[in-house]
Amino acid sequence: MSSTTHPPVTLTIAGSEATGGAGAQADLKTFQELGTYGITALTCIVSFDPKDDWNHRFVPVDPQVIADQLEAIQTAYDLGTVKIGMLGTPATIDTVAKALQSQAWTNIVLDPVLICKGQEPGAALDTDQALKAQILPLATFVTPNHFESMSLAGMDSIDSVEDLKEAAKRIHEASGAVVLAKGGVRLEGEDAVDVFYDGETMEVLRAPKVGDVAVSGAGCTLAAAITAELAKGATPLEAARTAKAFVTEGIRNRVSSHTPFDALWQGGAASGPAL
Ligand code: PXL
Repeated sequence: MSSTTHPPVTLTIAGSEATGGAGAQADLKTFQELGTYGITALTCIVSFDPKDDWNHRFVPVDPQVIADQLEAIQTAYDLGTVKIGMLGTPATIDTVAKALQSQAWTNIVLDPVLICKGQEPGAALDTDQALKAQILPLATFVTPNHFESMSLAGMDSIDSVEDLKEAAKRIHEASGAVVLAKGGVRLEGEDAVDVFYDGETMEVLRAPKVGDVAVSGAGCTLAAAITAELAKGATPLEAARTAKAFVTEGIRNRVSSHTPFDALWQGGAASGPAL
């Protein structure tokens, strides 16, 4: 006998990172691991170039093809929760903004991936501005890293937890979204510190740093884990706490390859290192 099941459905609108560490691949693995049914609309394909110091080669997906994917997805499922990762061009941002505005959402989690290596500086600036103008105001939850926090908060430097709190406050006031501003390994000290602010609660989340080198996929995985937890009904603060623990275990059990950086392993939290 068989019957249909109804796991929470989570969509990521994100790019492919071919080596599997970041982007849509990281999002889908995270969704699976945390018990949601993962769906992707691909916005771009990033292929690191081993002949050029592993820099990004970036190819956008045609906006009509992005619109087609979203049409199929939004017609197939009654969605309430979406994660936005790398968009990469103003044309992609227009297309994604239209799709987001075409229905009501409970959760729009934005990982505000700003300027990406391998893009034209001029094009990247346009993209940065379009993301702030068209996508950030729609977000219910935003997860800027150190650099993105400075950019979104209009601050020249973030050197302390107090600075990170100020950034979280400014970004919340500008967007209305719940903010998790990530210090990661960029702030000095023993702990990887993130600041949560929802307009009322300001909470500093800490976990001991696992090494002091950033690991590929940590930002994508954190936002994807928040997305999955919100879809399962967690509060924003619970989702942030669970996501941070999931990322810490994924970094502890990271995967090395011939790239100069290791990749987080989404299976780390459940299984520990592979035998
Ligand atoms: O980690 C940011 C990121 C997001 N999405 C894609 C990427 C990267 C970084 O490499 O390639 C597709």
